[in-house]
Amino acid sequence: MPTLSRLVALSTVAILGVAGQALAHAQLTKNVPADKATVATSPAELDLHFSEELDIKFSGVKVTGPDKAMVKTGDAMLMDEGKTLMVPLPEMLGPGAYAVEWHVLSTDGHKTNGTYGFTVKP
Ligand SMILES: [Cu+2]
Repeated sequence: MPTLSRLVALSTVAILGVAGQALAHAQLTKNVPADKATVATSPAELDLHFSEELDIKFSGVKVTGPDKAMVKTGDAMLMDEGKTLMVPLPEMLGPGAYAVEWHVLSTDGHKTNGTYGFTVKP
């Protein structure tokens, strides 16, 4: 027969277990260009490094430039044992502010998303 304190302890473990899984979702750990970075030349690609392995079919980015114009991106590829999403930028980026909206599905079946931005120097 479990005591009340034992039940409390067990449910605490259960809650911590769920929180631990939440932390295990793919988090963006590093990106190039970095968030709020100013780059002198147009980057040839975007690199997004994640904490978990990704499923390429459900992972991608949307890039918008000055005046919210869509930026053409090449086919995204996975590198670094599936943890890095590499997105080619086939066209030169003109000076201005760019926003990168990313969404990924990690191989544990969880989705995460976020936004960051960088600036190409005039
Ligand atoms: Cu997860």
